[in-house]
Amino acid sequence: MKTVRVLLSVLLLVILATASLGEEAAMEQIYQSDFTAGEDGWYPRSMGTAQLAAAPDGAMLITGRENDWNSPGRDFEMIPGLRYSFSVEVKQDEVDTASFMISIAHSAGGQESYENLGRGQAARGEWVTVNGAWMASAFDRYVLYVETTGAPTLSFAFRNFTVLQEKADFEQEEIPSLSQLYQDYFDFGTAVTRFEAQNKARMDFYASQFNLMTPGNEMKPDSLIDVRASRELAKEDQTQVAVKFDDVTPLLDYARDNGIKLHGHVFVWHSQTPEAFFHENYDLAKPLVSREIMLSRLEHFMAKTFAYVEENYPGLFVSWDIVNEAIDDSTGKLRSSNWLKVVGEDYLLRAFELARRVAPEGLKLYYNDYNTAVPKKQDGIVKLLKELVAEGNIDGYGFQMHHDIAYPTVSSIRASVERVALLGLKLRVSELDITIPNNTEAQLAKQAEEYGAILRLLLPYSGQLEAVQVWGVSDNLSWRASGYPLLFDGSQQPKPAFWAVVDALEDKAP
Ligand code: 9MR
Repeated sequence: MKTVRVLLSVLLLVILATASLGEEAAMEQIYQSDFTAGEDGWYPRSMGTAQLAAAPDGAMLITGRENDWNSPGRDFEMIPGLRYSFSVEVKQDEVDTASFMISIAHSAGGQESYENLGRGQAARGEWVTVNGAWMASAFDRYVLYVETTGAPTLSFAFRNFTVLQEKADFEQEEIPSLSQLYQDYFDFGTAVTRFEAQNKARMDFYASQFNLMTPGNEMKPDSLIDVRASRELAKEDQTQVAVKFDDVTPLLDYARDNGIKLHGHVFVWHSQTPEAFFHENYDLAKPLVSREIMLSRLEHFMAKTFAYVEENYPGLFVSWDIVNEAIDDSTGKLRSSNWLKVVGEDYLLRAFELARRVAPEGLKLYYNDYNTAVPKKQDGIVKLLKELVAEGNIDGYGFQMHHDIAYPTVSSIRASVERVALLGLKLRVSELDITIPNNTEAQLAKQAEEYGAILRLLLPYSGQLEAVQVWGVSDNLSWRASGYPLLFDGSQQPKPAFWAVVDALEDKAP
């Protein structure tokens, strides 16, 4: 029994060591504070009476603070589009427990803005490590600082402020390009965020593999709708909406300049949509608008967005998710949402009708959802698609395919594709990723097998299937990073899953 326990704890240690090695492989230390010869570039941020002084244990002490942000800070050079992680040890002797944050003050064109990157609690008299992470955006100046929350006058010591930077090695060994390999079958694409889009080397690597991109967040209503400006417009006309494109511009520029196609995502969704969009005067204190006003707002929202992209990026967009995730997982009926509440049961039919009216010629209009392989949900999706097909304004269905290695089974995925394909719509796989419990060789091999099986089951549909898109490129930047779900690891190296996608074409090769 004891031997088993010892073995188990050895195993656990090995697993933990492997996990942290994986992380280190993708990051390199670019800075660690060293106070042996002075402040090492650190200074008390903002005007006031705060002072820094050398302290025991290799630390620096800040005293005389007047505000939480009146804190030790230091300027750093950062590269837009690279991921960073930070840690610092803090210690305070004044209160039972205090909250600390690692924050960043960044400025562009003289305008300073702030983000909190990590938090921790420090009990009296104990050294505690606070960790944080950030993907750098483009700014003229970056100041990292260690601040408190709700303890503006607390004196505290800090040491070993450490900055790790993602290894920016985007130079690949000669590997095949997925979009080139699959060019006779369908487009091969990925989701990209605005942070990634700010790093040209990273984008060039993506473009070497993928010929189609979806903005991961930057064309969701939260990003596109300018609530403040909409409020102004609504004073004259309740049906108006103001749109803005700042978040997505770097991505669209890159795509236009490098021959990448775009898939838009998304206009009508229960999530990531400003609540104010549904209220009179765009004011949360006012009642919900009428069905008529809501539909007019939606029409203006889509028309303005299409007009903007057609004017500035003509022909760039090939398809768009008009509605996303409308079906409830457990009941297969329409999920409750503001759209259902304000417009009513036919809101998808109306959304597609309006989209067709204002969309550029040839743009494919999609409904997109997840868990298509789950029976109840599948029934709901198929019923809905039939109604949409009957009205003739929908072009296609997007299978998200956010999967786990344990679920769903390949045969149920195949059955779901078979069933939806019978409706005669265009198809796409819009958000493919497959999580695994750890990144051991055995799990990576299982994941590869699953990726291969999915591509093989999709290939016979290539006449109907417009694209396969993964939801991100490398594991470390995935929204599900802890499950290692993608084709490249945190060091941008191809995983067994990548080679399985390559090999899936083997039987098909001429
Ligand atoms: O990848 C997106 C992630 O960065 C956001 O935090 C998340 C918030 O809902 O949305 C992710 O994208 C979703 C997509 O828009 C729709 N299908 C599910 C995706 C993952 O949640």
